[in-house]
Amino acid sequence: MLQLLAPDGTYGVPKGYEKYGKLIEDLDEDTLKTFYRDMARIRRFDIEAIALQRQGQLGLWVPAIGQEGAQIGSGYAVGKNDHMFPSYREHGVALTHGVELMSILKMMRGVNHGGWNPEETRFHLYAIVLATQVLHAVGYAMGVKLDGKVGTGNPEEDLAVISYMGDGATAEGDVSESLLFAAVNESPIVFFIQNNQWAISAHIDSQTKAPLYTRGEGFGVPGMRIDGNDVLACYAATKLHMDQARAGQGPFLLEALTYRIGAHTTSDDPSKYREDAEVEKWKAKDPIVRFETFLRRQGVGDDFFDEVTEAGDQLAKDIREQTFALQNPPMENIFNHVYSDQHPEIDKQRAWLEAYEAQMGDHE
Ligand SMILES: Cc1ncc(C[n+]2csc(CCOP(=O)(O)OP(=O)(O)O)c2C)c(N)n1
Repeated sequence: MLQLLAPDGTYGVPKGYEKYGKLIEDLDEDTLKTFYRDMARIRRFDIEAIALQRQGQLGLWVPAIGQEGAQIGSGYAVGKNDHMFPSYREHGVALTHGVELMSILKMMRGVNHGGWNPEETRFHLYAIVLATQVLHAVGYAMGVKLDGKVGTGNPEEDLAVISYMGDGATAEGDVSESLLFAAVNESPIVFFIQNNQWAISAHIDSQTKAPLYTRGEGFGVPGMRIDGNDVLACYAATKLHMDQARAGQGPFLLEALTYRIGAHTTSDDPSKYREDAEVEKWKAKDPIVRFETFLRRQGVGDDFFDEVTEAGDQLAKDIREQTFALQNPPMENIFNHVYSDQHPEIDKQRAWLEAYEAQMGDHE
């Protein structure tokens, strides 16, 4: 497993992994601080979103606490033309590519239809149906290759694709099909598995017999395991393999070993199926605490960490106020965007709902 930052915050490059270490040594202090700032920001956001759901402001929340290292590290390694196909828990990756955090909350409140413009952000819409995004990602990567936008050497032209998925999603046949199509077409894609060890109440041991990083081998997709709670390993491995995919070296699979500290969603009670001792063991490997120790050893002082805490409180206040102020969208939004052109069946349904609403009178 590639680990550059041990749980106690000690930095070291294991033998044979020098090319990954080199990518970290190229980073300046501001970039390292940005990694920390965004990990802390997304955690604060997450905690606030859970509270908002508990107050009835959101229909559902999907916490990603514990997975910030995997998400911020990999997100910042994605290049300026690359496309990302997330699952539903990748709030940290969204943050690294300019997705408005409020648009995620609006989706979880049910007042928008998916939230952001994937053309602008290159961060595609959340996929709730497991593994569908992996097929979409491979299809996109196949198209990129057909368009000749791989390996030209022109950084303005070339691009690669990253597809996120959980450990549970790998048990879907869709992922096997995706690996096969990516391999035979030599598609520019990185499969990024966040192995947080639980698929709701199903433990990883019930999803696979062989380690997930070996899953691609039989299809011709090489893979590697990285420490998913080490933001630097996640950055370096994603950067190197996205660069290689963009340069025409074909697909690669990364298994980021991490842990879901919180519930699967706010509808889940993990105490029903796992031991507290296991959660405590993983809390001790917290990606944010580990990176803070590293930065402090690099000479970053209290001022910076205080400023990040203050910014987090301000963010929480802002999203709280904005969420409380959200209005219900107009009823016809349910029907817009189902088809690009008007459709008789949709018109019929709209008319039916309008008539139904009219007979209910004002029920705001
Ligand atoms: C095709 C499909 N089957 C089942 C579900 C129900 N479901 C939602 S999340 C989930 C577990 C997914 O676990 P994993 O892929 O490990 O991702 P994680 O939620 O841990 O990030 C399941 C079974 C679904 N959304 N889609």
